[in-house]
Amino acid sequence: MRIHHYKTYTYTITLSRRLPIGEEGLSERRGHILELWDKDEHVGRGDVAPLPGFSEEDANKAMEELSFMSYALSDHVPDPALAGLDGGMQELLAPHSLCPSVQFGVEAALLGLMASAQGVSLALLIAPDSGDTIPICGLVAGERETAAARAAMLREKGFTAVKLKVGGEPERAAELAKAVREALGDDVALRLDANCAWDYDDALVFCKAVCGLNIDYLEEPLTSPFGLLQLSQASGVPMALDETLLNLFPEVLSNWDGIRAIVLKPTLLGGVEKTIRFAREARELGVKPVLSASYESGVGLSILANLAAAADPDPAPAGLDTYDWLAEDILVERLPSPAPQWDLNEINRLAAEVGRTAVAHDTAE
Ligand code: OSB
Ligand code: MG
Repeated sequence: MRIHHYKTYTYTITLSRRLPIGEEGLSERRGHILELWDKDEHVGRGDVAPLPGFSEEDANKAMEELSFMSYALSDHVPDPALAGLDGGMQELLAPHSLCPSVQFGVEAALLGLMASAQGVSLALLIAPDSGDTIPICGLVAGERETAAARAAMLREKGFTAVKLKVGGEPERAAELAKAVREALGDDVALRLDANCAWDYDDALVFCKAVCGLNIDYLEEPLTSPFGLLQLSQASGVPMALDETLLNLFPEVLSNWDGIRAIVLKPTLLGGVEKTIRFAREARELGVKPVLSASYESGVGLSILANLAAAADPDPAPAGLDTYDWLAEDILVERLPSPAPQWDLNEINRLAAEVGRTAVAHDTAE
């Protein structure tokens, strides 16, 4: 199979609620879709959507790299061994030193095209033992009333896990967590995410206040992650790595033995291969890999759902409820949302139909 031509599209998607990122917040998402085609009408797609405030690259920089890279892949014959994700992608793409969001988009499009040509899903191409249902973790942010109301709604819908954003004053944050735990009842797993908000002492105050709430895990409570294992032992609250992973290689994850989970965001982490390598390493250590989104379009979300299935035959609820923040999508028919789980066959069917509302930006035969 040979890459016959490619297309790129730029999209702008309005958000249904402002994301509290940066000074003014974020009210829309910009990204690019890469399509790689063979001559028999098989297609693989990637979603390149750097997240302002989290990604170093912006959408314009990403587009420049993406155009150059797509052109460089013209006539390329992907090596079937790439699907093993054991270093082949790194070898192929490292000389181009792509920024993380572009690395993810290009890898996903290459693998998607290989899957399409073989008539299998992306998940099955990567991992033949992957299942076809992905539990989704509901996402809750905001003040007490709004947060508790959304938590109750998610419980009603049948979500088995919910993640709450916390930060600010630790006692107040703990009150928020208590209100959300009350709204959820005892049967829904509760994850917390502090996005590196606290120094050790404030984090300890928070952890001691929430240790009776049966917390599934707390993501990144500390500004500097080095006290994390100590904090976990001192408070009994299980911990997860997210931001810290951006400065780590999968090979050294064993230094963090004792954490409960790692949160994998391929758009920020820089690709499919790195994500799957982290997931493999985590499972060896008894740490749960949790696939998670960075507010990508439906195209990106469908890719992430496949990676969640491939990363673990018994996947932990994936952080894909960001989809509920998109007021519109580039898919002709929207993915289900809010939904406590996704059926991969349905997701892949819906993701195959990309509307042409996205602006065609560049195309090459
Ligand atoms: O803090 O985990 C985060 C999305 C974009 C950037 C950062 C984060 C997130 C999410 C995704 O929270 C949703 C999830 O992980 O459940
Ligand atoms: Mg996080």
